[in-house]
Amino acid sequence: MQTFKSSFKRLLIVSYRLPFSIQQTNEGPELHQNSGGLVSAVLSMAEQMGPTQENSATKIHWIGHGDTSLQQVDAAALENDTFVAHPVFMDEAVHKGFYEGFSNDLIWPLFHYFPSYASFKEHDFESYKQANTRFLEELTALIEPGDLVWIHDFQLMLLPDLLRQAMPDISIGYFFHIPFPTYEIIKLLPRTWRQALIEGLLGADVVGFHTTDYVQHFLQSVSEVLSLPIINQRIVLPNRSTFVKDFPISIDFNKFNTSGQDTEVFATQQHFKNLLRHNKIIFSVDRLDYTKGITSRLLGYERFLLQHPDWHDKVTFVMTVVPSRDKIGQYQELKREIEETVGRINGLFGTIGWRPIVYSYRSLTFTELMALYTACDVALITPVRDGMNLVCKEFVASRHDHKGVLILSELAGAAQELPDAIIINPTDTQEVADAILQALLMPLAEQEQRLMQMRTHLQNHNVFRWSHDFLTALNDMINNPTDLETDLPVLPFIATFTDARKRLLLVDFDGTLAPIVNDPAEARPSGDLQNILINLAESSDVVVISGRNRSFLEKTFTGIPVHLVAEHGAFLKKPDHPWERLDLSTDDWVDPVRSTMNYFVDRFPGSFIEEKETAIAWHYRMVESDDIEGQAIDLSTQLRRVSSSIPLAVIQGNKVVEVKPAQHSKGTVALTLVDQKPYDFIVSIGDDTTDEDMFRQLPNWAYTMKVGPGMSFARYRLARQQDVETLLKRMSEALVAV
Ligand code: GDG
Repeated sequence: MQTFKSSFKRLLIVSYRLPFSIQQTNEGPELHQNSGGLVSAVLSMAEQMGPTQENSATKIHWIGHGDTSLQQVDAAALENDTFVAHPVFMDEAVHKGFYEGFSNDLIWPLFHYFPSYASFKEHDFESYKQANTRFLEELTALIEPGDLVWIHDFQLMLLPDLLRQAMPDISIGYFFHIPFPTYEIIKLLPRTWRQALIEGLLGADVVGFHTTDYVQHFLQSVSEVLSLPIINQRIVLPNRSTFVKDFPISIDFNKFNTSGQDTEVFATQQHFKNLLRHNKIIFSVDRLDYTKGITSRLLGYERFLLQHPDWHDKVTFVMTVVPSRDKIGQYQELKREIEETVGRINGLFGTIGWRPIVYSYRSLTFTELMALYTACDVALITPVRDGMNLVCKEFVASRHDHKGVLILSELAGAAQELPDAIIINPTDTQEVADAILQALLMPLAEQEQRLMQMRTHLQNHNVFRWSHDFLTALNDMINNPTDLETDLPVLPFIATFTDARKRLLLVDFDGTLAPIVNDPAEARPSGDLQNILINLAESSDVVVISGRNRSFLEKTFTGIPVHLVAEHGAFLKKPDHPWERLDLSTDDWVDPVRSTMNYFVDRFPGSFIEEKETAIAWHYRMVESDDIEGQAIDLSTQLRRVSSSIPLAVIQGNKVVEVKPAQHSKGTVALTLVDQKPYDFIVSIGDDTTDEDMFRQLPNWAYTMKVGPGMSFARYRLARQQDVETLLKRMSEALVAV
């Protein structure tokens, strides 16, 4: 694995759980780190960050919830050669609402697609906010400039933004370990909660998920909830952006590969095989959880036994369920259901000498786990939803003998990486039963071939690569800030622009050349931008193409030699020429449209009508009503029903509903202009729905650019109004340099 010099000084990890235990030794209590994958990954990450003079002696700080037992422990015992543990203590009631309530009773079931198990309690959300704030307090007391903070999982979704607000310049990474569900699920959360959770995550520089599906789901929620522009998986905020990517977590492949060959593991494995009378072994191990599909798995095995009596007495299913959250009613109910089903199946098929299922409700030692991974013939992993699932990866890595078959649910994140497993849907009982038969009968050569593929993948995509990729993305994000947020290939674009002989620039006004402001009369391009337009107009035809009326545009662009198009193409003024009227339609539609709009003006104080020469518009930017967008849709529908002798266009723009004759549009005027000269370069930029007419009608080689979020016919996107200015500036500078 490559290493690189990162720009960070110290590594601060934040997760709900602290991966440490305090062990009593002759010298007193000592801090011991657990041997989980995350700890190994973090250690390797710390190695990748150094060695530098400064940080070779620097320890990794880990911030996590501290239970009451840690309150008595001396600070010196919370530190070893590598780590310093920082327990976060909080009021017991706050902890209950935060952890058992909001995290485990709401986010966990909801994000695993169990909405009926989700409990929406306002005081739990309050506790969640308070607990995240407690973590923030611990962090801010600790952080130094140059530190990197890596936050983990669904218990701490508010923390990245809390930290960003407190320390704007700090580098923050965030990794989400469970699935991020589709927006239809997110929509079940109260509006303010979903907004707080998503804004919370956007405080990070990089947000990581296990799969591309989760990334897409998250981006969709960001669009729906916050309407922010997204450029190449970067969510663009006013002053910075957040990069979102899939980083599939993995395991320490070598550890499982070599432990599989350990002598103690081998002895335990032989012992288990003898106890099971050398039957074929099917194995599973999971925490007690309704997401793990334990009951569906049992039903599949039952169907298999029912349909294949020839396998009775020749196969044993060793099913270990690890105790978890069993004080909660739902989990107790699940345990009862599992134990009933196991009892029923064993009762139905078992004999004096054969138990079809060897069930245990306890955790295994690492040696026992390894012995079962290497002893079994089939690993049966059937979650109904799992962020990733590491058990299946550990099984594959343990099989240095290239024997054994993995049956894996398509609903585990890991299924996307392991297509050589037998992939099943756990709710399809027959498919599970068939897969068990297929696995038991699979020829050794096929087992070997499938395992080889999966092992090669995991060898190359281990947990160290995961942390390395995450750190690289974070490093890139922080070291390469950009002042131009666009998916346009800027350098080739500029080269085409400067090489061209006849250039046409069609640029919208509000939200494109000028920022959107509350009072439309106050909208202006910045002083810099006015000079840029003057420069560009020397060698290009620059057209400001707007819905504004003639007098506003003429006043705003006095002294700037650009073409002006007013009222969406109704009027055109070339530099040093009088206005031409392009719209020749009748106006018998104005009175009925005005009276329909007047009714909305009366109902929504702050809204007003703007009458232009060829159009009439209802503006509602200043209206304070949660449902105003729905009302605007209502008005549009009513306006479409107004009878008129000519076809009308009803346009829903940015906080405005406008009616105008359909005969002219920004598209028709753009085409008229395009036909007047042999242009070999055309760029069209706009943020509003009316600009779509331009984007749609221009030749397909033209550069069309949508400003801001939302669907568009444009080929490219500029994230913010300020990016228009930056791009035009670069174009103007490039012309000077030619
Ligand atoms: C969350 C997400 C995602 C289990 N039983 C024993 C034991 N284990 C170890 C396994 C494995 C780990 O626990 C379980 O990891 P999973 O990934 O399967 O599941 P979650 O705990 O739900 O983890 C999950 C993960 O985060 C990482 O991002 O994959 O989707 O839900 O390492 O080996 N270890 C021992 N005895 C046991 O009885 N020694």
